[in-house]
Amino acid sequence: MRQREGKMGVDGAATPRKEHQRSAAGHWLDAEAAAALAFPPRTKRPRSWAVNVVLVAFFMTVPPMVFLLGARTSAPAVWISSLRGGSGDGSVQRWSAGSFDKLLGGLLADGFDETSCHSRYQSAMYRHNPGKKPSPYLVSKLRQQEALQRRCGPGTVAYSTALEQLRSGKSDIGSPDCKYLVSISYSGLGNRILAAAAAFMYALLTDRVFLVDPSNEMGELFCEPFPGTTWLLPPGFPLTSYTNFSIDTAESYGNMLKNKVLRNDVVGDVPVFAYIHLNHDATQDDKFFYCDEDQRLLRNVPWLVMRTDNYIVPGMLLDAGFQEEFARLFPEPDTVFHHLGRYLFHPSNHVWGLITRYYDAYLAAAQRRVGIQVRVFGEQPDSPALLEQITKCTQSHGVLPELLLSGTDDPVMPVGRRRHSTAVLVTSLKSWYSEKLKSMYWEQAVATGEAVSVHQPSHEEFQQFGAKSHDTKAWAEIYLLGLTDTLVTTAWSTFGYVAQGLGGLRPLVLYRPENDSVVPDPPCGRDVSMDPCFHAPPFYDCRLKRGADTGKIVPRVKHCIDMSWGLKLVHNN
Ligand SMILES: Nc1nc2c(ncn2[C@@H]2O[C@H](COP(=O)(O)OP(=O)(O)O)[C@@H](O)[C@H]2O)c(=O)[nH]1
Ligand SMILES: [Mg+2]
Repeated sequence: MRQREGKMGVDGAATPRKEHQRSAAGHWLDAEAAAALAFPPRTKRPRSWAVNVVLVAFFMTVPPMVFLLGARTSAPAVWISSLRGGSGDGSVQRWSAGSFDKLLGGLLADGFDETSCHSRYQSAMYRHNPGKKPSPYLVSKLRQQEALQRRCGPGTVAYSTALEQLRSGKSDIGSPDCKYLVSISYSGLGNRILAAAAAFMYALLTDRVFLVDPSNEMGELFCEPFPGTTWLLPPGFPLTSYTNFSIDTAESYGNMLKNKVLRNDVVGDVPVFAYIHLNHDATQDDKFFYCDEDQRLLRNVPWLVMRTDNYIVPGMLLDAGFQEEFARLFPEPDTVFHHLGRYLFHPSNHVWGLITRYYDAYLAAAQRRVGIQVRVFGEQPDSPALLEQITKCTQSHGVLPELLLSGTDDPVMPVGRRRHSTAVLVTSLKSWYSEKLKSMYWEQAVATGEAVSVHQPSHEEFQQFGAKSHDTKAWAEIYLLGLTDTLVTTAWSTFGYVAQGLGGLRPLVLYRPENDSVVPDPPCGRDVSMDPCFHAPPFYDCRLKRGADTGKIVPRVKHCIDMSWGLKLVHNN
C-alpha cells in the first residue's frame, strides 16, 4: 500500500498527521518544522515554564574505476591508476587497495561477511573526503555496545527473560544488565534516519540494547550494523500495539508524569516499560525527558519504547548527567551524526548498486563534484525565484562558474589541454530545476572555460509513503549527495541533513524565502556545523525549572542557521 504526500502515511501509524502543512505565511512546511512552529505545547505542568521561544577544489583526474575480479566478495575494489591531487595544484597520489581505510578509523567492526553488505567496507573508496576520525573512546564504546547487543539481543536467554518480564509487568525479574530501547522512527526517510541515530546515541549513553522497529522499510534499506546479532525487533513483541503509541498513550513518560502515575522527585517502584514520545508534537511533559532528574528515574525502567521523527541529540546534551560521557565520546561535538550515521546506516546491496552505478557513470570521472538538494513539494509550482536563488548562491560562493553573456565565445584553451570538469548532482522531486541548469551551462559559455554537466537520478514528483522503490531511490540520492565535494542543501530538510552528516560536509544552506516569489538576500549561508538541526527542542531550563532559551545553556548547543528556534551541536573552535 502506498500513499502520496499530504495524506496520512501508513508509516505514520496511529499518529494521524499531515506530512506537510501550510504555515501562516502559506509556505509548505515539513512536518516536524511545522510542528515546531506550533509551540507552546498543549499541557502545562506545575513547574512553571514560561516559554521564551527564540524566534523565530580540488584538481583531480579519475580514470574509470575498475574493480578487480573477485573484489566484491573479498578485498576492497581497487582504483587502478586513479590519480588524485589537492586543490588544483596538480599534485597526484596513486591509490591502491591498501590506501582505503575500510573501517573508517575503527568506527566499523572488522570481520563482517562482505557479500551480505557490499557498502559496509566499500564506502571508503567512494569518499574523497575521508571524514573525521572517531575518538578511541567512541571506538571502544561501540565495541562494548556490540558485545551488549550480542549478549542481550534477540535469540539470547537474557532477551527471553526480558520479554517474560515485560509480559508479566514486573520490573524486578529480568537480567539487571540488559535494558532495552526500542526505536520507532517514521515519516520521511531523512527523519527516520536522524531519529534512529539519535535513539542509538541515547542507547549508548544509557547502556541499553538498541532495537529498531522493522516497519517503514527500516529492515530493508540498511544492512545490520552489529556483528553476530540483529538490530531489528523480532515479531511477537508483547506490546502488540506499540506501533500505534502516540501522544495520548497512557504509558508515555509525559502522561505518567502529568497523571502522577510516576514522580521524578520521590524514589519508588518503576514500571516495566515506558513509552517515550518525542515526536514533533511532544508536550513539555514529554520533554522532561531532557532533564537530569527524569533521566535518573528512567534509568531503572527495563524497557523503553521511543517514537520520534526528530534529531533529538542536542536536547540530550542539555542534560548535565550526559555531558561528561558525551565529551569523552565526541571531543568534536559536531561529529555525532557523522560518526553514528556512518556506523549504523550501510545501504543494502540493492541500494548500493543504485549508488555505485550512478556514481561510476556520472560523477567519478569529473574533477569536482557538486551536490545541490532542491527540496520541493508536489503541489509547489516550478519556481523561477528558487532557480534564481540556486544560481545566485552557487555563483556568488564560487561553487558553480558564472555564465558569460549569451553569444560570448568560450575562452581560448591552450592546445592539448582538456577542460576542467565539474559534475553537478541535483536531487529533487521535480526535474525542472536541473533541466534549467543543464540548459544554462550548455547554451552559455563560462569564464573559467570549465565543462559543467548536470545530472539528476530521479524525479518522483510526489513524496510517497510505504513505497519501497521510492524509498530506495531517496536513500541512494541522499547517499550520493554525501559523496560530493561541495554541497548545497535546502533549509529545514532532514534529507539534506543526512547527506551533509554522512559526507562530513558543512553545506551552503538555501535560506527559506519569506515569500515564494522573492529571492532571499543573501540567498544562502554556510552552515555552522555538519551536525543536523533538532527541529522541536525543549524551551526549558531543567536546573532553574523555568522556561529558557535552550540555545544559550550549553556552549556546544546553539541555534541553527536555517531554523532559528532549532538546536544543533557546534564545535566551538
Ligand atoms: N528520490 C528523492 N526523493 C525525495 C527528494 N526530496 C524528497 N523526496 C521524498 O520525500 C521525502 C522527504 O522526507 P525527508 O527525507 O524526511 O526530508 P524532509 O521532509 O525534507 O525533511 C524523502 O524521504 C523522499 O521520499 C529527492 O530529491 N529525491
Ligand atoms: Mg521529512
